[in-house]
Amino acid sequence: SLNLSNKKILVTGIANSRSIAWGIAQHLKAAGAELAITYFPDERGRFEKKVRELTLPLNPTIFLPLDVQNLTQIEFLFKSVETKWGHLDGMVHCLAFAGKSELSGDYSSITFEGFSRALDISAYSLTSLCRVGKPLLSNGSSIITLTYLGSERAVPNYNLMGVAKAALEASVRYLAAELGPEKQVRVNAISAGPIRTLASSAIDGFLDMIHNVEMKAPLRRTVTQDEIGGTAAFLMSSLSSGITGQVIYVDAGYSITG
Ligand code: 0WD
Repeated sequence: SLNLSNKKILVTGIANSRSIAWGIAQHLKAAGAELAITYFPDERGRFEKKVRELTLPLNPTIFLPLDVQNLTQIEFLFKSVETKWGHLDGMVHCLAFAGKSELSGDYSSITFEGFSRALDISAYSLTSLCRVGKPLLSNGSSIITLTYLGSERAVPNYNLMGVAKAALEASVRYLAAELGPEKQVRVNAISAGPIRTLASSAIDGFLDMIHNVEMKAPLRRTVTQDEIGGTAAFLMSSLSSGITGQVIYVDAGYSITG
């Protein structure tokens, strides 16, 4: 059965109660996992306070700032994991960023600066977490990230983030190939249908995406943070021990009909 007791899992990307990572963290805790939770350290400290209050009931063992563009913070995070736990059984990568102007209009208007920042935060960050965290990963540990269908289709306005998600999904395959042989470490992506969150509100015409799903998806509805959380818990558990390098769609079936 789905049992994560004694599993030590790192969860990134909780910004507020709408965050997909929040749905995931609740499921992991309910299955018995011990959590390390990170928040994005903005200048005004808004995230820290909000995320601390929100996650208090989950009683995280580790609560630290993480800007994935800051290597010192990544190294400090894994040093803390090593000190507290000595090892890690799972990582949840649930963050992304692109400028608002890069999520609307013409794709070709994107500058190199915008491109490299979005690819750094949204795609390269999975690789840097794996590079620094690799020595701590236990046998059979599981790594997941979040992606979207815009990686393989030209979804209106998703633009730069679609390119970043394509790089992220390719990274999942290369990381799975690298980390599997020695320690049975698995790496997978969940491709989620559109959900209203802080990040998704930056996408021009996001409500149209939602309505389109409600009209065309086999289940005629969108998915919830809770449904992504359930799949994440499955992928973190030994019930999914044969699955690696995959993109798993949790999208009410939209990818087959939309
Ligand atoms: O419809 C959706 N919401 C979908 C989201 C559909 C399919 C996939 N996804 C993906 C997103 O692309 C992302 O990878 O799910 C992941 C989580 O996104 P979310 O839950 O929709 O968004 P949100 O609650 O805003 O959390 C993302 C957080 C950031 O919040 P803001 O709103 O400030 O961007 O990512 C964090 C930040 O907390 N973040 C960072 N964390 C560390 N370092 C950084 C950074 N440099 N930048 C943003």
